[in-house]
Amino acid sequence: MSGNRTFTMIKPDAVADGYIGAILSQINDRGFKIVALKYTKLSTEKAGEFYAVHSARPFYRELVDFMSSGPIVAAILEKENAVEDFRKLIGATNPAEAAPGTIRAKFAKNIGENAVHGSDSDDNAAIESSFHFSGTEIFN
Ligand code: IDP
Ligand code: MG
Repeated sequence: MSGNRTFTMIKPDAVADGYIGAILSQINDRGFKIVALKYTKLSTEKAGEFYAVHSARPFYRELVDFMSSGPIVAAILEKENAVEDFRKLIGATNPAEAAPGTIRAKFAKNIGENAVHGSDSDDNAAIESSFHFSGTEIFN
């Protein structure tokens, strides 16, 4: 089952811009089932922990500050080939390079404030999902 799930966040920029509904709608239309959903806000500590893998990168502090700057929507999505298909749906990290029609092409501001997160592997999807959700918060 793990290969059929991915984890996403609608980031503070897209929430502030009023795109929660439009992004969830695009996710639904592409055939992903929402099995967990939460409107929440990350503390700087929690954001730092979530992105610890990037702690050596020059943009780490900027990323942590941004991801804790306002509310986010966290979700677990289910679909065959979820991780890869969702990365296709969101597009490249830099919206200037994201394919037309992708979520980042439509809603992202720049390479940092890029509207959504998507897990990059099945293992990370599982780790990131349990970072945000307990077993009783997941429904399928
Ligand atoms: P991804 O979100 O497409 O998987 P990653 O390389 O894993 O991209 O980077 C994680 C997040 O860090 C990005 O989504 C973006 O918010 C931020 N980020 C990545 N590269 C840069 C950069 O060069 N400047 C500022 N922020 C960046
Ligand atoms: Mg990544």
